[in-house]
Amino acid sequence: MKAPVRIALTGAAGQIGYSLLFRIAVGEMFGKDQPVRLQLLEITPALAALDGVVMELEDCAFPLLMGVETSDQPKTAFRDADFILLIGAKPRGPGMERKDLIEANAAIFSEQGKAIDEVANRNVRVLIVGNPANTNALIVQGNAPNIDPRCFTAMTRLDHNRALAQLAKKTGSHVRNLRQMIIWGNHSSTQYPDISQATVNGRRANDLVDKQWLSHNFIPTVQQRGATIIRARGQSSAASAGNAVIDHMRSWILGTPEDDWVSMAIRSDGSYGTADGLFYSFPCRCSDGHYQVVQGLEIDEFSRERMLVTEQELVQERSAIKHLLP
Ligand code: NAX
Repeated sequence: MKAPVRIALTGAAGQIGYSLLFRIAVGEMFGKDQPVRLQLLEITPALAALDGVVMELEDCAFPLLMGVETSDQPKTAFRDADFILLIGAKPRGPGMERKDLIEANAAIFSEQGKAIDEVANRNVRVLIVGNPANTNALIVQGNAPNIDPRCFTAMTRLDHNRALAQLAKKTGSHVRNLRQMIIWGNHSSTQYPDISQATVNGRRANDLVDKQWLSHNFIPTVQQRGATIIRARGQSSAASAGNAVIDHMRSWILGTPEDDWVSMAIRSDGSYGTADGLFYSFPCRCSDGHYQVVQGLEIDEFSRERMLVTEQELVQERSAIKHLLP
């Protein structure tokens, strides 16, 4: 048996945590031969609820689960962690502006970044899910100067999967026959889901759908999917978000297929003219636990405009939390 990996997860008593933890413990993230230890972080008032989740984990008698610890202290939960999933965040309250939300979360994520810097495995891989995910990632990474910036990513995989599902439905195909979808930019309603490189059964997606559908249906549907689910379910996406966390981590650590790529928000190195240092979603290929931005794609005017809009939003978010970056 392999040595267990330590996976820390915040917001462990929340909706996404509840759907995700059991899938990690059964081996869906890193494989059925990879034992795991879970190090769960919650805020103090949620620790009692978290105890209930831990009892349920025990009651599953998972062969791969080697231990579960809980804490309300980031430095305890992140100690020696090989993987950290930052899911817990402050939700948007009534009357709260996006700017207030950014600031409230900035305080949480700067503390967590410092804790990661101090106690996590030096080779840790961190995924930020809690919203605003891209800007939270910027804060976490900025507060962890002793860890390679490439160890931090934010999640746009749910958006990527949503885009695949919409295109498959429109073309009467199946998601497994689609390749090379892209989500550019922010995990927000300015994101740009781009099918210009995508193929469906080996045919160019752009030849199968009309521009009208693309602009008026596909792009807004993917951008607004989270809000549509809240309206229908009365709660935000949880199982599909947990599933995207599994997909993101599996792709990052175990690699992407030869003929495809995934969308990940990573610290921009200026690829495709994006502002340096923003956490921006790009098409990425992964192997051996590392990602590479797919380079050399042709960007037309239609795409360029939309890539800029979402970049501008990230620039504004960054200016709102500038004071929290060292
Ligand atoms: P819930 O409100 O169900 O759970 C959040 C949990 O986080 C709560 O149990 C809370 O006590 C805990 N928490 C709050 N502050 C914490 C802190 N400082 N340390 C540790 N735990 C803390 O939310 P859930 O539906 O699970 O969503 C979690 C986050 O994911 C939200 O910010 C949500 O907006 C975000 N999402 C991001 C997505 C993405 O694609 N990037 C998609 C899904 C989701 O909307």
